[in-house]
Amino acid sequence: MNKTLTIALSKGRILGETLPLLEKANIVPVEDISKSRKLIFDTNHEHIKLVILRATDVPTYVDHGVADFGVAGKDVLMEASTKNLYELLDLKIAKCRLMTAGVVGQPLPNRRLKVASKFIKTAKAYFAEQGVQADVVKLYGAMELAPIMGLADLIVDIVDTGNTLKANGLEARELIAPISTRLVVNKAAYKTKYSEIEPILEMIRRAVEDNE
Ligand code: PRT
Ligand code: MG
Repeated sequence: MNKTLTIALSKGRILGETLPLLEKANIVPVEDISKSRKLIFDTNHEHIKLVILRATDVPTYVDHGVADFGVAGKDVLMEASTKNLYELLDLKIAKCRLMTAGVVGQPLPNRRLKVASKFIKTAKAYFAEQGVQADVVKLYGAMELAPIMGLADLIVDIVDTGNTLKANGLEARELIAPISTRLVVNKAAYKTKYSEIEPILEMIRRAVEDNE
C-alpha cells in the first residue's frame, strides 16, 4: 500500500501554470479545480491529493507536515519562517523579479530610508546586507501607492513587465532576487515516505525539463 501524499498548491496566478505542469507529470485532479469551490481534490493516483491554499499559507502547511509537498513562489518562501522543509526543485514557472522601486527620477533622501513592502523580512535583510539604514513598514497590497503618498521612499515588490510601476509613476531600481516557483517537501516526510516521494519527484523533474 502506498502512503498518502498531499501536495499543497498556491491558488491565484501560480495555479494556472502549476496544473499543466502536474498534468505533464501525469498528476491530474479528478475534477476541474477552476469550476469547483472545494479546497481538496483527489487525483488520478489513489494515494495523491491536492489542496489549494492561499500562496502564503503553503509553506506553513508543509512546515507542519500536514502537506508533504508544496508549490510556492521563491518570494513567499524567502519571507516564510520555516525550518522543516527542503526546496527540491525549481519549477521555472511564474518567473518575475523582487525589486526595489521608487518615484521616477526622485533621488533618495539623506536620512534613514522609509521602505514599504509586503516582504518585510526579505526587505530588512536586503537593506542590512547593503549597509543601508532603513525602517520597513508592512503593507498588504497596493504597494505602489506608498511612495506617491509619501509613506515610503522605496517599495520592495514583485516586478514582471514593469507596467504596474510605470502606470503609477514609479521605476524599478535594484534587483533583490530573481523569483520563480519552487517545489518544497517536508523534511520528515522526505525520509518516511521516500519511496512514494521519489518517483513523483522524478516525474515532475522530467515535466520541468520538458517545459524548457
Ligand atoms: O492574492 P494574495 O494576497 O493571496 O496573494 P498574491 O496576490 O501575492 O498571489 P498571486 O496569485 O498574485 O500570486 C503571487 C505569486 O506569483 C508570487 O508569490 C510570485 O511568486 C508570482 N508572481 C509572478 C507574481 C507576479 N509574477 C506578478 N507580476 N506575483 C505578483 N505579481 C504582481 C506584483 O505584485 C505587481 O502588483 O503583478 C504586478 C507587477 O506586474 P507587472 O507585469 O506590471 O510588472
Ligand atoms: Mg492576488
